[in-house]
Amino acid sequence: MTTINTQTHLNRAFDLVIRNGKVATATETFEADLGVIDGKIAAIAAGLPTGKRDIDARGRWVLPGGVDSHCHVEQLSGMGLMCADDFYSATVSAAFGGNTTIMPFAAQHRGDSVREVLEDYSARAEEKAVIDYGFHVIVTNLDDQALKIDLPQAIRQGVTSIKVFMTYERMKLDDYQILDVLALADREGALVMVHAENNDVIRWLGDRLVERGLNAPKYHAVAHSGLAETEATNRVVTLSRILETPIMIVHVSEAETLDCIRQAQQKGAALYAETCPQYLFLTAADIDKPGVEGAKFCCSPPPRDERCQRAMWQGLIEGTLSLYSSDHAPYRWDETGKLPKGEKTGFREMANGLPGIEVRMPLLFSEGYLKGRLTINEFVALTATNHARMYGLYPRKGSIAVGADADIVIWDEEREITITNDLLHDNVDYTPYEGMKVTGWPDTVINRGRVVIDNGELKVTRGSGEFLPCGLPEPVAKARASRNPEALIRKLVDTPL
Ligand code: DUC
Ligand code: ZN
Ligand code: ZN
Repeated sequence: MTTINTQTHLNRAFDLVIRNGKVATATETFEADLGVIDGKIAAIAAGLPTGKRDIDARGRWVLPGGVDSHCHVEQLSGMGLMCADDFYSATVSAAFGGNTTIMPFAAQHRGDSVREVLEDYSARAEEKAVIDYGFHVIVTNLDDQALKIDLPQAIRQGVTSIKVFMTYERMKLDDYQILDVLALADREGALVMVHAENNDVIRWLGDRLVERGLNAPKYHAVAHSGLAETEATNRVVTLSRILETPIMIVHVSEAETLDCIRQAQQKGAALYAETCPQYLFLTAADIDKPGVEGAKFCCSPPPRDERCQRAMWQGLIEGTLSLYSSDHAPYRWDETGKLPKGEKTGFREMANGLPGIEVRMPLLFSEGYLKGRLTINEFVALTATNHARMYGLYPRKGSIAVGADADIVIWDEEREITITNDLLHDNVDYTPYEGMKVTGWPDTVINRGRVVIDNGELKVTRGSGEFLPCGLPEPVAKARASRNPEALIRKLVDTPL
C-alpha cells in the first residue's frame, strides 16, 4: 500500500478525507483513509486527521473513478447524424454511473481539417463538461495537411489515439491508408484504434436483403455478419504486424474474432482489444422485436448470440480483452435517430449505436464482480486502470495512489436497482437494459477532489470538467522498447520522405 510521509501535509488540513472504506485498485485491496489536498490524493493511511470535509465510506468500496475510453458525444456519426448527447448530458450521465473521465472522439469527416475539428470539439467540451475528458481523433481525410502537419501537432498537444474505420462509406480507409496512419502513429507516438468490419461484405449482404424486401431491424445483424468482423480484424492485425505497430481493436463482438486476436497475441503481436456491455448483456434476439422496436438494439457491430457472449466474458477474464468501454452512441428512438422514416424505417436507415455510459460500470459490477466472474481488482482494471494505461493517462487517472488525481467512486455493493430509462441522465428516450436488475450502484463520485455526485444529486457546474492531454500510450512505449531499430521496416516507418 502507498502511504505518505506525514511531513508533507503536517502544516495543512486535508480538503477532504474519505475514511474507513474498502479501497481496491487494479492490484490491491486494503482498508484505509484517503486524504485529499488540491485535488490530488495526498495520503493513504489509517486514522488520518479530520479534513475540511469528511466522508465516511464504512462498509462501502472506494474505487478509482471510471474511465470510459470509448463513447460518442456531440459527434456526427458515420451516417452523418448528430448524436443525442452533448458534453453536458453525456458527462452528467457518465458521472452518475461512477465515471470521472471520458474519452470521446473528435471526428474528421471528409473535407474537414483535423485542426479545426479539434478546436471546435475542445470549445464544445470546455463549455459543458462536468467531469474530465481526453480526446481521440477519427481520421477520414488523409491529405498531406493531416498526415504531415495536423496529426503530428495534435499528438504533441495530447491527442495520442487515432481511430480508423474499415467500414461506412463516409468514413472508411483502405489498407494503404491504414498503413499510412499506422506509420504516422508509430513515428509520432500515438495508438491506432480500429473499427474492424469488412465494408464490402456488409454492403453485399445488405443489397441482397433489401432487394428481397427484408428491411426489418433484425436484418442489420445479418448484414453485419460476425465473419465480416473477423475478416477485417485479421486483415488489420496483419497490417499492424507487418509494421510492428500496436493497434487496439474496439468493440469486439464475435467469438471467432476473439480467437483471431488471441492467436496473434500468442505470436507476440502488439495487439489490444476492447468489448462493451452490449456484447455481454444483449444478443441478436433483442433486435428481433416486433415492428421497429428492434432498432433500440442496433449497433455496429451488432450483439450476437450466447456463444459470443460467453466468449467475451472469457476474453475479459483471461485478459485477451483488456478494455470494457460503453461505446455510448446515443440516438433517440424517434425521427432524429433510430426512426428517420418512422415505422417504415429500414435497417440501413436507422442510426447505429446504443446508449450505455451510465450503466456500464453497474452492469459489470453486478454481473462480473458480484457473480464471481471477476475479482474486484479486475473490475477496477477493466473499468478504469487499463483505460488510463492504454491512452496515456496513467497514473494521473485510473489509480488510487499518492500524487494521483483524487478521482474516486464510493460504491454501495448492496443497493438493488432495476434499470429503467427514468433513472438515467442521458438524453436518450430509452435504455436497451430496461428492466434489468443489478446489485451495487455508485453513491458518491469525486473528480479532482470535487464531489460531483452525492446522494443522487449533481454538485458541480457546467464546464467544470478539464481537458486531459494524453501522454505516450503504454502499448506504444512497450513496442518501441522491444524492437530492432536497425530493421529495414523500421527505417521505412521512422523516416518518411
Ligand atoms: N462504431 C462505434 O464505435 N460506435 C457506434 C457505431 C459504430 O459504428
Ligand atoms: Zn466503431
Ligand atoms: Zn464507438
